[in-house]
Amino acid sequence: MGVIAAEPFPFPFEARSLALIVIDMQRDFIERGGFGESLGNDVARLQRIVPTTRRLIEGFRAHGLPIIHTMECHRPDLSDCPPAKRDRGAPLARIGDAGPMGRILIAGEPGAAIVPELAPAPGEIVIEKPGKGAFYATPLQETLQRLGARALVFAGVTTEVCVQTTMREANDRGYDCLLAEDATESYFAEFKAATLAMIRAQGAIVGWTATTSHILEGLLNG
Ligand code: TIU
Repeated sequence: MGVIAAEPFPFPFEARSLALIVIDMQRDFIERGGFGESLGNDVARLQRIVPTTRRLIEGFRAHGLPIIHTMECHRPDLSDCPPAKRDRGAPLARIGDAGPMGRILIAGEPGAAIVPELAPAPGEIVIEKPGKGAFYATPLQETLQRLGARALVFAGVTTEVCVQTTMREANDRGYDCLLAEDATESYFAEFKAATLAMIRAQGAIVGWTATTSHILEGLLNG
């Protein structure tokens, strides 16, 4: 049994049942000209966590632990994109529109790809998801059961949208969830801070948070 120094108290785990889920580290959210910027956001904030997320991924690789990458994207015919999602608000460009990185948030387009620094290695699992949560309309639950995963470390973007939604889905499915606080980011500093606080409040009501360094130390001793 290993343990990771975490908030609000140490996170216990069995190495055999630990997996890393990296949420939506795609060019569409992190680079200019994609979905994130079309919504009016400053994407530079998200670029800062790429090196930390890479350290975390490399740590899991070094220990031979499973890594799952998710991608928020839609089919080219938009049949899996609810009109409510495409039509909401007044973005500069909508899902499926042509942009400098191809059609926005469409599977197979350059913008939907994971940033090259964090590209999945052969054998790592990639889950395409049409929603904010990674369990909705995907094979994630079956995948985790096949892997024997019981405890999940989360990284990725954005903290309060796709990461938090997926952590809550995972929590309700019985997984112990730990968020890598310096390998996740939001377009809004205050939303990230609030999300970290609400996850670990009330005795880890949704899960734990820890730094990447503490997670990697915990893996070494697990
Ligand atoms: N807009 C925003 O903050 N996030 C998303 O739309 N998707 C993810 O968080 N991946």
